[in-house]
Amino acid sequence: MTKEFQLRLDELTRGHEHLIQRPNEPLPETSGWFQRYRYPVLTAAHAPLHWRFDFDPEANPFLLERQAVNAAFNVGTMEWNGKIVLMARVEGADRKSFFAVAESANGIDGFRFWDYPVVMPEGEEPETNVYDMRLTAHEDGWIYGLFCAERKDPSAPPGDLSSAVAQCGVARTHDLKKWERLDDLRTPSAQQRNCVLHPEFVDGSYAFYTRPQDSFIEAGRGGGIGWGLAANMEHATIAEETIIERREYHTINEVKNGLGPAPIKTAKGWLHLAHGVRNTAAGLRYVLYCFLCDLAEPHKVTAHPGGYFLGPLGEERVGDVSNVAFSNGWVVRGDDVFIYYGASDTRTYVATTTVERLLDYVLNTPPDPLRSALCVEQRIALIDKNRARSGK
Ligand code: M1P
Repeated sequence: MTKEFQLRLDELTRGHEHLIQRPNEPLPETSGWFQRYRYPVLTAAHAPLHWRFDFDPEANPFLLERQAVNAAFNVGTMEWNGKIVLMARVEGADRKSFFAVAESANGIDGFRFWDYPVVMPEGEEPETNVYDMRLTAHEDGWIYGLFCAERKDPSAPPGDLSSAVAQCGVARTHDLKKWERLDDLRTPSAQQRNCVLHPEFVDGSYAFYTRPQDSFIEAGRGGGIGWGLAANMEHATIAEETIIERREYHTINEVKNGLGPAPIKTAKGWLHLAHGVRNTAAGLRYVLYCFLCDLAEPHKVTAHPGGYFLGPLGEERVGDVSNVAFSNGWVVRGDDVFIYYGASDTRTYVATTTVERLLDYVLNTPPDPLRSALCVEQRIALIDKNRARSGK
């Protein structure tokens, strides 16, 4: 080993350790809805050096990166052995994503990947790409991972190397390491993404949130977030899919929406985090929004604040797919809630809040009245109320 090799190895190791141990800092916030933090909790640079570099000086005398990582985002989450774990979508420089677990004691910094990425068994029809896992610790005792399984569209015309088919891959585990692959979810829709398993049985069945879509990108006739029941998980089949959370014209989810993580059970209902997508002259804008569903009938929306809850801000707005905030993971610790969100398909941030605050937000933020004139009425009512209180 040359002196240069050793120096470079030391420098890489120090830099990587410094990144992992860098303390995060809360950012000033005015909404009161949540606390944002300055640094992403997970980035491509968090990927262990031994996943990327060949440390053999004979084979790699310049200590070059041999298998680069491009991004770490859109994480599924849960508490595991007293730690918060993120099931990250890690994307190689070759554009293929895979899953890997990173853990932290406090959930806001110090995330470190486990030694190996997840080995996800392939199903009968191997997919080209997997991503965006939602983790659900189901009352049946298994931890399920639902994710997008993407394959080349067999009906694409010759030369079209972009068209794809998205389906919901299903796998389960007891330890987040050894996974059993089950059949892809079957639904009446041509394609599916953003499917989530509800944590409890509903009428003795497994309950799913879906997102029907006509094609790989376009939701098309898929009207929003769907709901369906299946008798088992091994060959999960939803015969009837109903839309429970509709997209609306000229709102934050006019183009698409999709559920985030599995909902949080609260005394006032099932609390949901979802993403909404709108069109702009600069392309699509992805934001996060919340809504509440009935405890006994989880397919019934009971409260729906207007507008978005968390949108990409500052540096978060820039990345491989800019202007995207996307979440498929949150964790409840006591009353505290840690919301993990992917920023512009590149890296992962956290925002912290509480169940109490989220419920206050969901129950007391006015719904979207869908017309400018009604929005002004809504705002004037608030102004009048405040003026009456202050006597000005
Ligand atoms: O690129 C933005 C997001 O696009 C997809 O989400 P949706 O199906 O709602 O458009 C997903 O590929 C997601 O991973 C990605 O962040």
